Amino acid sequence: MLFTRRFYILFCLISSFGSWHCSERKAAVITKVDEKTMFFHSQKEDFRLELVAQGMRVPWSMDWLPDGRALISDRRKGQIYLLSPRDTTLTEVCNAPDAFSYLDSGMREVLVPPNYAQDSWIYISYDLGREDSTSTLVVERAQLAGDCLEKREVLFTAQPWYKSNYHYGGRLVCRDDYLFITVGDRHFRDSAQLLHTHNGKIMRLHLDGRIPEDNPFVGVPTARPEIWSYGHRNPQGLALQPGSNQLWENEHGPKGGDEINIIQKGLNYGWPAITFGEEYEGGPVGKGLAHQTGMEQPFRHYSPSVAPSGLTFYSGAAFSQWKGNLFFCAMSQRNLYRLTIEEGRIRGEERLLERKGWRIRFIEEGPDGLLYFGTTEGEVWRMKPI
Ligand SMILES: [Ca+2]
Repeated sequence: MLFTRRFYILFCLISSFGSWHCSERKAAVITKVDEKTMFFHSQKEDFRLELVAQGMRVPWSMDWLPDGRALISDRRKGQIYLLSPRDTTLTEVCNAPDAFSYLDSGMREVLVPPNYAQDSWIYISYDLGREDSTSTLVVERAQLAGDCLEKREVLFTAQPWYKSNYHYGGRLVCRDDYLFITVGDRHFRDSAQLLHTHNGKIMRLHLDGRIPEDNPFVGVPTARPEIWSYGHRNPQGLALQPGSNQLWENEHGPKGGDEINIIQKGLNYGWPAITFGEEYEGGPVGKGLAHQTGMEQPFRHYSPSVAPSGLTFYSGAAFSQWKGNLFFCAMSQRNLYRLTIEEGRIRGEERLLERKGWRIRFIEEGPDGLLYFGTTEGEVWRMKPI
């Protein structure tokens, strides 16, 4: 066995001409699935599920390169994988950030922005730990050379660092050459209202990390100039609405009070001063308020909690009846939600994967117009019209 392994490594070294990492970083190949259980009928579209990748721990985000390969982050393993569209094998990306994977922390979003063809930057968020047990959310950009990252640059480090392994946020979206970053309250809820921290905020940066001069708190003494909006608890989904180009977000409330918000410049989304949730042990959060002047109401709130994660508007051609619909994962409901939104109002809500009972972490539309999602069983699946 040992001989075989050594021989294999040697073979790889010789055959790869310096790509020394090639054989050791291949992950699992698809195993057989029970096809009979993969067909679904729903209100507007019928679809089947196809297993795309497996062998991970908690796939947390996915995005595609122009050549058809996909990048998948695994929060729990603290790694990023490349998925080949030809043979469905996963290859671990080398020289990736050294993400701190413990409890709620780890590797987070991997984002290929719309202008990737021009400058080849990939954006990555992850949690970073220090020896004094503090940790924080970091955002980098880097370029791919083969299956390795190079030219890594740190663009953002959330301040302050905390001895907490919860509520990092970590979602990324690119809109109009700006990068939006979510940061959770890190379990220090009052800090979501304090503008001198990054906790409980959504940030806006230029794609090279510079702070835009028209950010709402630039020039405000003691405020962090990266802040775009504040008063968030733990944002786990972020998406652009096609057409309006509005930035939409979902976040975990405490017990109940999970929210979908439409994010606008400089606004206060209320946490922890207002919420529709309550304390985990029961009883009101703070003064028990759900409304307050100067604080935004959610577009939709869920009580009891659904534990939302991932958010995407469907814009493809494969599912014509779902065009413009909003999809998000509801982890505690072990389901995928589909919302029909017309003229700024919810006209319908459907739960799509009830009988699977999966805890789903992200939902993304692929370049093929199919919907891809990752489960905490370490698998990525796609939905395909029948
Ligand atoms: Ca709120």
